[in-house]
Amino acid sequence: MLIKKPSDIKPSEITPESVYRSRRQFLNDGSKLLLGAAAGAMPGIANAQNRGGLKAPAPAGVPRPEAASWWADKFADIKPAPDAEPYFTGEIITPYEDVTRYNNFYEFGMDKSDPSSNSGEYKADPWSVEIAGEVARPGNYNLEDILKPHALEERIYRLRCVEAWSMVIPWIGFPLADLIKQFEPTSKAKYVEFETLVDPDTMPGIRSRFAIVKWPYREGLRMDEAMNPLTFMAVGLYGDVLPAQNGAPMRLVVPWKYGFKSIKSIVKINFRETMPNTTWNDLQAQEYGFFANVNPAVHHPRWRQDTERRLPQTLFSRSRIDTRLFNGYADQVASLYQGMDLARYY
Ligand SMILES: Nc1nc2c(c(=O)[nH]1)N[C@H]1C(S)=C(S)[C@@H](COP(=O)(O)O)O[C@H]1N2
Ligand SMILES: [Mo]
Repeated sequence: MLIKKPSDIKPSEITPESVYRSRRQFLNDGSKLLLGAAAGAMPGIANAQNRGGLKAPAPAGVPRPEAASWWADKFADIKPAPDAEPYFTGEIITPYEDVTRYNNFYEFGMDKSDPSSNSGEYKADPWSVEIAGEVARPGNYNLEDILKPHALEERIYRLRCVEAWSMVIPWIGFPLADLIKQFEPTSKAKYVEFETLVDPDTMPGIRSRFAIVKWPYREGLRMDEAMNPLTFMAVGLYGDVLPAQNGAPMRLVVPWKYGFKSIKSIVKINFRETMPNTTWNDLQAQEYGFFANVNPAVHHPRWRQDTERRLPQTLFSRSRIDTRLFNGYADQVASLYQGMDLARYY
């Protein structure tokens, strides 16, 4: 999701997407189709792997992220995704390998493979989150206490990046609304702001002199967006804890907005009366708005947004599909933007 190339980035630092794709296709064709079928393409079939009968368990044989023992209890009983929209999509689920190896997480570097390659030192445990601002119960809470009251469920959502690629991901987590209610925001809380960890020791993208982001990465939602039942706090995917590269231990998932709203590895949640600044809007306001609703009629200044590449792409399937208004979740969220000019508030 490059902005106008800043003069301090050498061209050699940027891997053109097309080169990257062809390299991957060479490595991955074939095996991926099988993995896709085994892991997710049979949505109607309940899986008996004592993980709450998940629709999409992690495929056997892949290394799992490490987690503290209390996570095991949380993950022992997960409510599987229902069989109907919007918490499920009949589309083929993107294979685990692609979900965890093709990432945007600039704290670990700017190439799609950087987050999985460069996160070996990263530690998501112990973890605490600061709750601040217009809220009755501010403070520093450790993650275990934040998660305690919440039962985990699986949700299979489309993820549409502003760069015009997309995936279908089986998340594990709980509604953001439940977390918000837990801390009792005051009537002045009109927006929620989120911040990502800044740890130069374990996040090489932060140490890089080519970094373009002013850390910490920040995002925000209007309160009614945050309370919408689709808005999700994810702590896992494919039935297991989140890998570092996907935002361990806890990240936001807002499926009707471009992926950059779905901030990873959250350390602070701040309730505010005013609209917060957000990372990509600060970097390039004409290209990335606060709302960032997926919209095939509102193009990015440098590329169109009416189609997308559904990953994985292989020699056998190079699927380019139509992008849908609100990423296909219009029934659930269009009412939030009634009367708003979506071309102006992009
Ligand atoms: N902290 C942080 N969160 C982030 C990003 C990032 O660079 N840093 N990238 C965003 C973008 S552009 C996308 S598309 C999604 C990608 O999520 P995934 O790698 O789990 O698919 O994460 C979002 N969250
Ligand atoms: Mo993105």
